[in-house]
Amino acid sequence: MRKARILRTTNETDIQLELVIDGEGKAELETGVPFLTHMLDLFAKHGQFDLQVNAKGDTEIDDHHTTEDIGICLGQALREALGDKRGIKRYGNAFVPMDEALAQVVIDLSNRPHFEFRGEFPSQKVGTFDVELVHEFLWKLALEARMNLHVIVHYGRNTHHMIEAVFKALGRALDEATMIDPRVKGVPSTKGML
Ligand SMILES: [Mn+2]
Repeated sequence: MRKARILRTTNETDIQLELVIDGEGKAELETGVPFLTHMLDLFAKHGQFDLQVNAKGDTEIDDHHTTEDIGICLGQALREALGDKRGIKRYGNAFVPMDEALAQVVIDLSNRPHFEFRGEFPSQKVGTFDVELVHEFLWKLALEARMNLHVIVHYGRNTHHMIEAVFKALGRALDEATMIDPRVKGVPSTKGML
């Protein structure tokens, strides 16, 4: 079973995270950041991942450390759960609309961390959540998973919808990239390793 459990404790956050790649879309989330909980729930559901997160962070300051550190843990879990990446599709691409918003996520599980983001969110806050943390979360996820992650928000008017489309597309693109393709013999790279 492709899964990993990450424990991470710092002076800022205390996080336990478990990821099952070939899951059923079940999420059990206690992040302390309600909007992030909502997004991770969508991510797990649309990526067919099982995800458990128990995080206690210094949210009395703001949601920055907790959001960033959950991104780090999710990236580490993904990398660990994928192991040597034998038989995976490696690439994933998903467009997801959410009402008036359209997001696209393109992934290469390349072992070469890179993050590109194109898009403008009309609001700086969704509820109490700082919208700039979306970028922070995704960048740390890409870095720790050692993947190439391109996120494009093509358009939208409602920031909540736009971010939701991003997390759903992230789930679907990662589901595709991590999928085992029976035609792939060994590691899908002419280099022989990923
Ligand atoms: Mn929503």
